[in-house]
Amino acid sequence: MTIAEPTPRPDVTGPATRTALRTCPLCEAGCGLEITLRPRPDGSEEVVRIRGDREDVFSRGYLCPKGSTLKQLHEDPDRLRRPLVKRDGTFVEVGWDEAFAEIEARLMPVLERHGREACAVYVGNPNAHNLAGLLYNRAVLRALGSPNVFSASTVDQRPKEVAAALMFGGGLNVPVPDVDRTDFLLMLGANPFASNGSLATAPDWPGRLERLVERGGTLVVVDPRRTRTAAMATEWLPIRPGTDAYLLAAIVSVLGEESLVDLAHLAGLVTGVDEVLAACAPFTPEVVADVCGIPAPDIRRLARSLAGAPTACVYGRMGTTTTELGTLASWLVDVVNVLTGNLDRPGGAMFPKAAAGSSNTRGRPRYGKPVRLHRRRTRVRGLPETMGELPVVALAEEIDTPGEGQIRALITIAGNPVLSTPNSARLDAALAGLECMVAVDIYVNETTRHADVILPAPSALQKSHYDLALLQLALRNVANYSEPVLPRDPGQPDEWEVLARLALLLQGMGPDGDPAVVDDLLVTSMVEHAVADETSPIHGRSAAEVLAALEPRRGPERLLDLMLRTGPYGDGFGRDPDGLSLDKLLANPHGIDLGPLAPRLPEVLRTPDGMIALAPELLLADVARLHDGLERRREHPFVLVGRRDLRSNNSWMHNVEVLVKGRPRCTLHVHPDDAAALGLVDGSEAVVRSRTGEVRIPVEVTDDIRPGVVSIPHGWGHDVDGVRLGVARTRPGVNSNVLADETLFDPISGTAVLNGIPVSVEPA
Ligand SMILES: Nc1nc2c(c(=O)[nH]1)N[C@H]1C(S)=C(S)[C@@H](COP(=O)(O)OP(=O)(O)OC[C@H]3O[C@@H](n4cnc5c(=O)[nH]c(N)nc54)[C@H](O)[C@@H]3O)O[C@H]1N2
Ligand SMILES: Nc1nc2c(c(=O)[nH]1)N[C@H]1C(S)=C(S)[C@@H](COP(=O)(O)OP(=O)(O)OC[C@H]3O[C@@H](n4cnc5c(=O)[nH]c(N)nc54)[C@H](O)[C@@H]3O)O[C@H]1N2
Ligand code: SF4
Ligand SMILES: [Mo]
Repeated sequence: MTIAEPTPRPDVTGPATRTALRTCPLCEAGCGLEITLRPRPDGSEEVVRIRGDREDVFSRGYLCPKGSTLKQLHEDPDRLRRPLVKRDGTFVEVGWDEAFAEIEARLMPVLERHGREACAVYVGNPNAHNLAGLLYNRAVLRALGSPNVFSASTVDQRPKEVAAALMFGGGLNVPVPDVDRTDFLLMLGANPFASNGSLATAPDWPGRLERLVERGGTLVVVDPRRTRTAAMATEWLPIRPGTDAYLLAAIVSVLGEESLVDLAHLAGLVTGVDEVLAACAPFTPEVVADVCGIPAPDIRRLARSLAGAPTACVYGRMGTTTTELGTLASWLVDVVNVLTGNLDRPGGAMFPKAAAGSSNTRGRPRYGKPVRLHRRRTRVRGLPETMGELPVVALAEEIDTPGEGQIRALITIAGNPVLSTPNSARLDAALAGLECMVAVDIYVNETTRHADVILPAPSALQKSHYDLALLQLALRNVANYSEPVLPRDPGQPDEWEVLARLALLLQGMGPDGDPAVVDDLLVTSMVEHAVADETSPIHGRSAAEVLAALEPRRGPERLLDLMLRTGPYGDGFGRDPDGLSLDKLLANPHGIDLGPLAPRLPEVLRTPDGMIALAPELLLADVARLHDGLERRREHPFVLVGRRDLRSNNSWMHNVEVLVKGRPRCTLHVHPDDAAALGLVDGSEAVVRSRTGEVRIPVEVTDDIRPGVVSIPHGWGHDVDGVRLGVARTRPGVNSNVLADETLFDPISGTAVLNGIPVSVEPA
């Protein structure tokens, strides 16, 4: 392994430096980076500076403290450069052929003995920011042929996808808040000052919100914590965790009761208006005020302001999705957007039109097949499938419960479920009992320490980039492609090649498969599909001619070029010579601006009747749980919520010294009244317990949190044996997901409760 040299003083003015441009892959904001490189005596190059690309068409120079750490991540001596194989309990570095041979020898016998379902896959968050994962993971999943597919989506946004699929006909048919043009933004359970936005891609969320308030607009933030976002907002409503669905239902009830419903341009495009109004009518502000902890007059005023504003939009994120009522809340967000006539108009909630990869620009406009959910259930608890995946709250029990269909092997691709998913201690123990585990990852961390084989991916600077997924959710239509900034280490395959070779192995083709086989199959099937599709711009063309036109590219670049050229702005392989292609993106390294969001109804829909379904049966039926909740209110002395920090990124960036130095960030936030009652003082230690476990954690007393609510950030707890994270180990923090309870989840989406976990707190 190479050891990072101490960084010399940057001398970026010398003639030998070079500048490269790259989109930051670390969060959903997608900032453009300007990277200065300088040659080393050995002919290689080193990064001397990373700053915001002022000419980037979307980010205009903005970046956050994480963006510039692509250099530290690249140079991190703990980042894996060569595959690791576990022998007699310890990892040894091996060559790539040997690593794949070990997987063949250890994993395939498990599949032969117990069948394909004996191997599960867990797909983690960085895949959403990664061309290789987005394009080649499905080859791995298809080759494995196991129903046991899990991902970070069921500790995240799955409720929103389910709601969008039922209402608009696509899991990513998610309307985004038109922050730059709105007069009134109601934001629930999101903190873009720390997260930089989610399911709503835009660099510089803080600046956008500041400009909203400066131009006289209104920002109302609903959050049990006074986050930085809440602090700069026009109004902060400190809600009781887990109750957003009640608040939104009450807003709907006021719209109905006070005749404030105005579908405007949406009239004739919506079914189910009366059903939704009837379903929400009982949840008046007066009925829900106590449940939500928000006074009824405030809720009424909020509903009236939303209805009365020239333009308005409602936006909900993690605080709304990761609760027992996650799908109901996600649904009601867009119900309010529709009932106030704010869906699909500037300043409201709008549908982006991405340049590539979006299912709402393919196939027959407006119409689509019915969404099928809950097609199968997990073995042990019968938890429902959504979007082809099973809830990750079921992963541990599916591994540790003996019987027919038990999971005995696991493949993780860019995921750290031991720190990210509920009842971590149980999952950690379950992973230790697996017969075989394979990880595609860049670190030996809390999860991958259990692997038999780890296959490393190149660093972000060594990979190309295009935000195929996140640009489908962008607040402005843009497209930008980045070439790799640095070459790969000798012998290191690209990440897509690792995944393709793994797919061939799982297919039964042996450990030495040629990734090109998978790549050729993938592109050929995509081209054949397109030329046969009446709605494709290349319908009726010869597949061979199209494939020839994609030469000589290979890998993600060939697939991306195909998607761009057959996409809504594409050149259609000659049909529109000014249209988009990968060549065109390469010629515009600061990105191409495709304009502000524009109305897209009804063509954006993919519903069976071509209408917005405001009252999907599944969700209407689930309103029964809202009634139950009113009758059987559970009062807990304390509930735990999460929090994000600008200098952290889920579980995997705590090995970057510049980000973790300074005051500890993994602390327990407690309100002063609660602290006094509990006998806790600032800087003391508390023990926090839940049904599943306990942690000891330093206390931070702050009135930026609702009484009765405590907060711990997730992604910490790096002091376990076998982890190779030299910096993170020195500031380990505690794993908050030891406290998250796998029996608490949203039954519609299978998504975990990460916010509003019942806990007890006492001095250590
Ligand atoms: N309590 C609580 N829990 C939460 C949340 C919360 O708010 N509260 N948030 C949830 C959310 S929103 C999410 S998305 C999940 C995230 O859950 P995960 O996806 O399971 O966790 P990450 O921390 O993103 O881990 C990413 C893994 O990918 C590896 N990695 C990084 N870059 C690459 C790469 O380029 N290639 C490969 N192959 N590997 C790479 C890292 O080393 C790490 O092992 O956590 C969830 N868990
Ligand atoms: N710096 C940084 N940026 C990130 C990440 C990171 O870890 N660090 N992670 C990335 C990922 S994977 C994601 S998914 C996004 C998430 O992006 P966001 O959803 O914006 O992130 P959070 O900070 O988790 O915001 C959730 C907020 O909900 C509040 N909350 C808790 N319970 C409730 C409730 O019941 N109701 C309401 N209304 N609010 C509640 C919390 O106090 C918190 O402020 O961020 C992304 N960006
Ligand atoms: S906000 Fe920070 S981490 Fe996110 S894309 Fe921009 S620079 Fe990267
Ligand atoms: Mo996430």
